[in-house]
Amino acid sequence: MDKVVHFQLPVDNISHAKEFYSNVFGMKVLLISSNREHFPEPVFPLGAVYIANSLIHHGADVRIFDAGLYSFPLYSLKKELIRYQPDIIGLSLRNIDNASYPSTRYYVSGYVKIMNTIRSMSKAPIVLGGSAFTIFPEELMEYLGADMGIKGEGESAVSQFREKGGKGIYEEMVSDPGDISFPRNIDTIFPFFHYYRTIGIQTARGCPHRCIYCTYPLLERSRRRLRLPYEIADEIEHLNKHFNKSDFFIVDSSFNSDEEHMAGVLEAIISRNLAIRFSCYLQPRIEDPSIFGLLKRAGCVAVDFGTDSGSPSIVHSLRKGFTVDDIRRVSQSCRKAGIDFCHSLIFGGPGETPETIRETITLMNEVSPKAVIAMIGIRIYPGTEIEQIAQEEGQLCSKESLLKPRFYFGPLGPGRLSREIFENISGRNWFFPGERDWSSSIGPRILRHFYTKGPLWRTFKTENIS
Ligand code: B12
Ligand code: SF4
Repeated sequence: MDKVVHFQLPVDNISHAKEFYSNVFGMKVLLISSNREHFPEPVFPLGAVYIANSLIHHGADVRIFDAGLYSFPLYSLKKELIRYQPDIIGLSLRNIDNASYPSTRYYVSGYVKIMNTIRSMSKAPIVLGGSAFTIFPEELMEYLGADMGIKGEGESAVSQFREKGGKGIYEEMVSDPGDISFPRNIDTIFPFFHYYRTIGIQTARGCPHRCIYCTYPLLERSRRRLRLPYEIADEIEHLNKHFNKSDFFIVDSSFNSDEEHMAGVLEAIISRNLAIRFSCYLQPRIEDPSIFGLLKRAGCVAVDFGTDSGSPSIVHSLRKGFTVDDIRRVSQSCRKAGIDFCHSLIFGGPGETPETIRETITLMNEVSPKAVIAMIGIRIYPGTEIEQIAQEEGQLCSKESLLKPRFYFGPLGPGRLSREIFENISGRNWFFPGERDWSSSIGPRILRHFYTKGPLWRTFKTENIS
């Protein structure tokens, strides 16, 4: 195992970062998206696509191989390695696990198989990256035995590989959001791109909040970096007009973190007059409720609110920074605008009791979303405050690895927590991702085949708007 070194790129010096790029000139780079999860939907490999664009701009020849699209991915990967003969291989690792309890799926063993296949066929150095890698860099480096890893954002990073001799873990952040863009010739570098019905679009990076369990500030840092609205609208228009794509997912962890920017993006989209639709994540807090009207006009059909709890004390203990009245207000405004919405919840925060569970359920009954998506227990990630809390409460040892999923359940523990929830909920619009192994159930796949208009929860039958 090579020594793991930490190197911080001088991120604010973009010209310096650009020097690194030139190192990939003329090289063949194969980017492999390792994600094979199809639930709740197959996710377009946006990270790999953005990185591909940066590499192309600096003279590399790039190809994307998406392991999620093949029935026999290792066999297909071997064929691709023989055909393309890459000089460098980038392996994109998105999910460690499905963060769901009790039916937890763990994906790392699949990544080991991909690594072994690459090593058996190619001598090209392997660079790891992606959200899973950023959360667990040292452990994955060691476990997978890669040559190099890039924590964080990868747009300007793969080129460092040669510069640094291809060893160790490096950290990267894009300081100029103009460096984030979608390749116009996507079909050349990623021929199976047409398989994806929904395409991801990112409008900004960074979240200034500090919710106690969240990895996002780790993944994208806290400093907001906003892409230009007209560039985002250009990207959508190009995909719509040249590739006939009409479904999008705005992947920002919360699109409304900066409401002014959000309004700018929506106006830019509206100005193109396109027949598109999209979904997004919002925080349940809004300054100007008329923004939901803009959302609707721009083509938004579904909003997933990162609500977590409807109990004032749990909202506070999770450090959410909004109030229960905010949840009411956004629900009303969203309904009034005619947009389907769901509330995503996490039960089991510090201080969760039968009383706080009932408060959340009562609020959900009152605001009546199209769907409630509820996690039982909080997946503990390294470097988060919930990790510290779990250690202080003796639920976790300080040196314990979190690569294999561990969950925090609050004072009730998993059994009582689940019982209190299931005994109190009513209505068919509640969905529990951890209730069973949905990934291997045929139901969601069939539904996805016939239902093409946004997230599956939109098919839930409630008395709400449809
Ligand atoms: C949007 C989103 C979704 C949407 C996706 C919609 C869509 N059609 O695109 C939906 C709702 C479907 C979803 C579902 C799930 N998600 Co999700 N999702 C996200 C979110 C918020 C953004 C992902 C994104 O597109 N980012 C933008 C792209 C550009 O970033 P990126 O892919 O990370 O790539 C960058 C870097 O990672 C790096 N990079 C990437 N690849 C490579 C490769 C190399 C070689 C290098 C050098 C660098 C590099 O550079 C890229 C550009 O800067 C992230 C959190 C986050 N902020 O990242 C969670 C996240 C990825 N999701 C997560 C999870 C757990 C899930 C689910 C399993 C939840 C569930 N139980 O249903 C499912 C799995 C779905 C699936 N099929 O895989 C976790 C994964 C962590 C983990 N536990 O392993 C995350 C990190 C959130 C978290 N809890 O911390 N998700
Ligand atoms: S949960 Fe949402 S608002 Fe909170 S830190 Fe994470 S991304 Fe930011």
